[in-house]
Amino acid sequence: MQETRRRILDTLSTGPVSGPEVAEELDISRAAVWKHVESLREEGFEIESRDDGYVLASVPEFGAGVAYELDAPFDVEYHESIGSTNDRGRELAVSGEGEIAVLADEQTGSRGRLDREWASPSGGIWVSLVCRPDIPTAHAPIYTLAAAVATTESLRDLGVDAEIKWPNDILVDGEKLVGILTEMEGEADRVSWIVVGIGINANVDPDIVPETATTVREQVGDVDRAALTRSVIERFDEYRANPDEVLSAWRELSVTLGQRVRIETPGGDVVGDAIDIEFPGTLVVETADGSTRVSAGDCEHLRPT
Ligand code: BT5
Repeated sequence: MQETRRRILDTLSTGPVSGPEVAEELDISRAAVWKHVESLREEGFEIESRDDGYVLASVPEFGAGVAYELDAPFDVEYHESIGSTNDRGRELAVSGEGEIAVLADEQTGSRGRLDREWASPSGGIWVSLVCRPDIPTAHAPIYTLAAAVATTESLRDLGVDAEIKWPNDILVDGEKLVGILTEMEGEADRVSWIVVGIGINANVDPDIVPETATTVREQVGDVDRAALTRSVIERFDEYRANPDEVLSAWRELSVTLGQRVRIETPGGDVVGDAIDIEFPGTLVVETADGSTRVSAGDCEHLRPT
């Protein structure tokens, strides 16, 4: 959020405070104060005009409410409805925008991996983080892991028994609550951008997502989406700079480690016990022929033999 707007909101939250007082405090014109107040109202901030001045009465439940008080270096672009936040994120990345979180209440053309459909009804948290890291292309998977860890920890804080299934799902009792789609572009040795798309079935009825899915509403009831989104983005921002911490947190939160798995890879199925995760996101599987390292593929948890 633009610094002046944030400061205006901070000032109004201690209100009532008059327009001229705000203007003086921020060293801007009265007309500028009025313009900012009008556009903040359009974004959903409830700002009352009383005889003794302005008061911030409420912050939007989602949307612009996420940017206010976000403690991470991402701008926020909010859409009530959009095709896909990842598509919009890619567009912004290609056009040279800096780091930005594209957020939507509803998506009408959202995607999973391999162009699978992803249901995104109103009430969810559909967010794509446009990142511009200075890392080699081969390290990009750590961003997916960082997003999974950040999201799982934020959900656990709300009492949701979330666990990570390699490589990119968050489950509760085997039902999918969150999906992550990471896309990127770069030269062989340098990433030019990464878009990490996170889809959380938040305040959504379970009967409007696939049968294999669950929602936060079903697990613990409705939550403050703006606070949850901020928590995910802030934790992601901290984790992405600390790959070792990502891996140790991932080991703690994973339901895949210790399981017998079948992973479909382009080179054929890998079946064995998932025993560890290695940088940047490689699963170590103990098969009948020894240890194998798998960097991508669809993973199925099998019953122990
Ligand atoms: C994923 O794909 O899990 C990645 C999903 C990423 C969605 C986010 S939302 C924000 C951003 N914008 C986008 O356009 N995408 C990202 P995959 O592992 O391929 O799983 C897809 C499968 O999950 C589908 O084939 C369904 O079986 C199932 N599925 C679809 N919608 C679901 C939902 N809302 N909740 C749980 N499972 C779902």
